[in-house]
Amino acid sequence: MTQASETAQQPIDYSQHIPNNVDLANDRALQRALERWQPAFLNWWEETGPADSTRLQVYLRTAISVDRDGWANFGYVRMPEYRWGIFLTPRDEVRKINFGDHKGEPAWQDVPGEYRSTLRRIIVTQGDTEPASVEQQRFLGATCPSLYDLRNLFQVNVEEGRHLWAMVYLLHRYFGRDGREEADALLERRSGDPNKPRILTAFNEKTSHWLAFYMFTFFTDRDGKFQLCALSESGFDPLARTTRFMLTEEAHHMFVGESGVARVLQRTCEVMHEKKLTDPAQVRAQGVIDLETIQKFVNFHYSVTLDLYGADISSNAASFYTGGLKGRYEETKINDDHSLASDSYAVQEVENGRIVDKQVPALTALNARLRDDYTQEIQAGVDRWNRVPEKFGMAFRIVLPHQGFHRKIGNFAGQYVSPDGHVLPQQEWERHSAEWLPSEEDHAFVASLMHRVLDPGKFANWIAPPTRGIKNLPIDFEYVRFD
Ligand code: BYC
Ligand code: FE
Ligand code: FE
Repeated sequence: MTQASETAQQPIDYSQHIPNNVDLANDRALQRALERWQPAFLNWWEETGPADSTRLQVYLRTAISVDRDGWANFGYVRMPEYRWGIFLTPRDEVRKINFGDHKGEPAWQDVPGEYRSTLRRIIVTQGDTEPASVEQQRFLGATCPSLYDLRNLFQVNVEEGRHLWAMVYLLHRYFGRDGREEADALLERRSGDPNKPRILTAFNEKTSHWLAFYMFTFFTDRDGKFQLCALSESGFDPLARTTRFMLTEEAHHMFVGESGVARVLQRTCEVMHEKKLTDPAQVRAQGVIDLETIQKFVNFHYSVTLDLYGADISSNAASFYTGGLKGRYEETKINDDHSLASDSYAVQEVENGRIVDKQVPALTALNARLRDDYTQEIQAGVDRWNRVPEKFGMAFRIVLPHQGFHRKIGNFAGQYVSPDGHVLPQQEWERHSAEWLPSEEDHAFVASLMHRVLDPGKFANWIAPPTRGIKNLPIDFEYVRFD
């Protein structure tokens, strides 16, 4: 691959078997290897991707350029024919490494030997989440609340599939034989399979209905955003460029989640207001999801997603940073020495049954810091949700649980913290857990509302229509065709 071919406005070549803007045609060995992986990917999609969707025509966007404006083309696509490809943002010839021990050196165009296995592992962990989420969402199409929502589900699914391609390209191009083996293994693990589970815990949970789907895309896709932002600072330039383009796709996933939950809130509040109801059982009897249950799902998805940031104190995170492999959120906008050698950072932990702040070396607290950055953005989204009950004059507000609530990883693992931040004896916590987390019965109730709605412009009773359609099309546009 020549340097010039990688620079500036390299167009996406759609005449190729694998659409790309990395001049794949001039690297025959790589092209052949990826063309061998491609049918395995399609088999995986068929086996674990959206169920019963092969014949549908879906109004999808496809990347046509990596430019900031107008990268997307919209049209009907049969999903197995979606043009999954390899798209990197243009290379900045003078880009430097911006943090850690290598700060000021030119960004790496190849993998430095000393970081090979660490980088491979980061890329594999990132890559593993993408197909996992598609597997988790496999059966949602059967209960879609509208054609609009069905289309959004499928858009998210094809793009998560493309995110897998993004990581597989790096593995094939830069990691030789073990990279190819890891790429194969990405198609072999399965979400929730006890014998070959996906790597990170949240990606083995079920997404069994649409409330869980909206929560997942709001909370967990946003972990995707923050992890991708940290990786887009990487000194390994191809990883930085790949993740930058992935981030442009991520925005829509988070929109689906935020607007989805807002529409559920809207519908519930409408019904409560109209019928003058406050009792959750009576609210449920109207066929909408009571606010208390929505809060429980917030508690679950937020806490499970916080675990995805890893341990608060992590020597892995410190070495990723000093090695120049993974930066902080918006690293280059932070005004400090970008080495963190003598800085400290406050993390919370439990001491003698109480939650206390503790100053620790900033370098070791990078997972906690990224998680705190994430929580700020999550809180802003929750504040936007709360405008819905406010608008109806209701006192109810969604509240994020304390960061120590229901944690399995980090300083709060093994502790029993209530949503309002009290450390409790295990038995007391367990006595209350059904008030805080969705129970089997809550799941069953939510699932009982889920019925497929396929008339254009019609919506299930438990969710309000969106404020506008996709790409300014009407809400009753036929976003998915069944012929
Ligand atoms: N589950 O030092 P620690 C997305 C392991 S989401 C299971 O704290 P580190 C998406 C850890 O591997 C973004 N195991 O870990 C969203 C380590 O193992 P070893 C995904 C866990 O490495 C929606 C040990 O515990 N991207 O894109 O600092 C839809 C010690 O932990 C977990 C990334 O995550 C867990 N939750 O941090 C679609 C970015 N947490 O060494 C897609 C890449 C930790 O003892 N990954 N462990 O064997 C990373 O940067 C890091 O691996 C992590 C973990 C931040 C995840
Ligand atoms: Fe993704
Ligand atoms: Fe996503």
